[in-house]
Amino acid sequence: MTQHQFDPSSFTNALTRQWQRFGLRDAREMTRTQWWQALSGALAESVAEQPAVTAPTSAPQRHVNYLSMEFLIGRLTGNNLLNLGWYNGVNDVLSTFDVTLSDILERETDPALGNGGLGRLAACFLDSMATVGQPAIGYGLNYQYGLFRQRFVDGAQHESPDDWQRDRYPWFNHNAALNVQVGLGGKIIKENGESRWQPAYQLLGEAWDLPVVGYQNGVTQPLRLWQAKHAQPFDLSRFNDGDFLRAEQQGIDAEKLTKVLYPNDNHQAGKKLRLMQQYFQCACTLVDILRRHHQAGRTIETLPDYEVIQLNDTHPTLAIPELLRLLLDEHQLSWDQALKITQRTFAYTNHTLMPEALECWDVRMVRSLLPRHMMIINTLNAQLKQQVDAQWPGDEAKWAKLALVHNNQLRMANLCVTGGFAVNGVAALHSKLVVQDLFPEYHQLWPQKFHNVTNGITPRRWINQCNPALSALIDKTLQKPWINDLDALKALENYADDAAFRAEYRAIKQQNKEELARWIAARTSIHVDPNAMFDVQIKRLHEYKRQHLTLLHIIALWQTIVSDPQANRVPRVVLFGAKAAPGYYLAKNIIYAINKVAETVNNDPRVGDRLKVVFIPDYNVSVAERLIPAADLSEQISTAGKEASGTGNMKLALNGALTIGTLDGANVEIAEQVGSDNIFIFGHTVEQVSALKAAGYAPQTWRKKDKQLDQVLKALENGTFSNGDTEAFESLLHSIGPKGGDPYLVLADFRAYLEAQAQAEALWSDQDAWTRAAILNTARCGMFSSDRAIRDYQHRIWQASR
Ligand code: GL9
Repeated sequence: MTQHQFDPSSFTNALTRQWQRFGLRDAREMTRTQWWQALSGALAESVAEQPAVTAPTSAPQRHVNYLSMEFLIGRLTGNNLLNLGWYNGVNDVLSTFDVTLSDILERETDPALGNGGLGRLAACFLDSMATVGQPAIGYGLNYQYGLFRQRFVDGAQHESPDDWQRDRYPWFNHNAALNVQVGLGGKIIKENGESRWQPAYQLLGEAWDLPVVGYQNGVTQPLRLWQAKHAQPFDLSRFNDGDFLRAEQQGIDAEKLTKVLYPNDNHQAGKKLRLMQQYFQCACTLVDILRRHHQAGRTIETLPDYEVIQLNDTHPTLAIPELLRLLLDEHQLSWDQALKITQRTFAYTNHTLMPEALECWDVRMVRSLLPRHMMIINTLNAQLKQQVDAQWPGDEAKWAKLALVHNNQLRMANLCVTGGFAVNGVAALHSKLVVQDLFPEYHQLWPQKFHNVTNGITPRRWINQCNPALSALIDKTLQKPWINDLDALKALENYADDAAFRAEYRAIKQQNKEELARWIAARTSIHVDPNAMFDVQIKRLHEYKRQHLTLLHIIALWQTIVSDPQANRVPRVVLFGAKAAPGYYLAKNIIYAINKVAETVNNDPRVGDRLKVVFIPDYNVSVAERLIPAADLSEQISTAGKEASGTGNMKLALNGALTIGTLDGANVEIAEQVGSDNIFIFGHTVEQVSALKAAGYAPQTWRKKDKQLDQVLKALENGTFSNGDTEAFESLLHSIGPKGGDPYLVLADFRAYLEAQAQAEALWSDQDAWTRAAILNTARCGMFSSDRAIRDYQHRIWQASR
């Protein structure tokens, strides 16, 4: 495969067509935003003109269909320029107009079509599949409103709609030839003893494609996002009947379907519109996959030889009964044939063990929308029951756990395990817990289905693009390709003891911190000292991630500084970025508490530059790209067993932040890679958490035996940070108090956390030692490239299980 060729004159022509479309007479009349529009439009055109090379699909390589309700792609223009290898060429063309490329790239909207780690993982995987030559299409939804925008009003989170203007997004390519019809509702009719579905109404699915560009290899593959429209623009017959209002109503409802992304993270709300979104995505996608398969002249029986469907969590589970329905009702296959094909086609990735996130749907709701699917699921359930009865005769308890349908609830995870050939967790520890705690009985039935694939991150965005100075240093030092061969970073280990290299490495971090400090000042009016330790916690706001444990540490630091003005503390800037789901009251209360404590600390003249706390509003992918290269300390402090993997932990370590973390998710593997001297591990392990809970955990006993902890909590209770309002943080205090029971063991890990923080400060005091450890983090994180993760999927799942 060869690189896309950059042709300055055809690019300039494409650019000209763009500004002419704005009705301007000269490129110089464009505003910055128009420049971004024109640049991206011209690039999209040039990419579309080049043949859409996907690596050929021939055995043994199956084509991957990556189904995900979320793709958190972030800004595309700069990323595509780097992957195309056109950055410098375009920069040169633009400079002839006296515009700076980096300025224009800052104008880009950041499409937030995902909530967090799960959606960002899908985006990293698309980048890696294009880069390693894995033929693939990503299938998702084209939401009109992405994840809400966040601002703080007197410290409290306020949300507003994220109108990201998909209708004017220049990277989209709408292909009307791919339109799909989707049915919903209705009833089942019997014809010659066969059941067929007669939907009550029809929707139209439009395909909106974004190009996914491989790293300098000439490959582009689509991310196909479906958008719902009414099937007929207007039902004229009804209009003539005078029933036009109802006719129009249907149209309006159809477009509601892909209006907004549900803002929940690790939590299911059970809303009917969400179920409709899920089905709509699956139905559109399956039509597209089968259409492609038939166009290649292949018979339906050979589907699993050429196609694999990877389900990103259970959100697209309905693709399983949908494929069964198509095979049974449209292709007239027998049940056994249809099931065999289906079970060789689907693979499922589990992303969480949190019970509240495991999707269950009310059977009546499913039946009212999808009567035929519910019937098929019941048939599958009956067949599964026979298998379970054969394995464990008369064991009702086993069936109660394994059933697809139980107490009028349809369990999507069980349907995925039963309907596919593979199940994987997303980090070694998590995959072990998937087998041990979530699916032990399924594992007994089908041990060969279970795998681990540790998550990864794309080095293109998460070092090459976000940290150009460090990337240039690595280029210069290694003098060989490393961006698509991240294990090559190992060779940097030799430089950890090289004083000149350390000085350069440290200077880059310092420069990144200074840049971030300027941006923080512009955005929040808070001035932070770039010489302080930048202590970073960026992730969704969730109890299990324990941002409130960090808060307790901040209060402890503040109390120490105030009580002993001479204390020679390591200056620290604590940076948060996090959105709370709008309906998650406790998470919002934690944000409020952090902001209130920040206000007190930042305005306390006794504190000065020794401690600053900044909660950066509206955290998103672009903000992450600024924070990660400037971080010194990476907070990964979830209760052990709760964070399936984490991926921010990998991005931060790769960019030379040292991790302070629990033995949870991929932290375990990061610790193995970087070595125990180069990470700060603390807290109860998974086994210790279970033991503590089994023995009847009582947070107040931990408070009683720790005076400092008691003082910290008192300050939150007595109104110190809230103008005397003793109820301001009630929700937070309730959760970690005796009544709430502190389900995530914040108090139990407090002491160990403070000790680990003290260790971090001790190392920080020796800047040479710290930098050495940072370099070793960069050098030893090669395995967290998503290229490696994709190759693992290929070997363990996609190619192995044909
Ligand atoms: C998550 C896990 O919580 C993370 O630990 C994991 O790294 C990612 C990717 O595998 O998946 N599961 C999950 O529901 N979310 C995750 O981030 N949340 C969302 O982003 C919706």
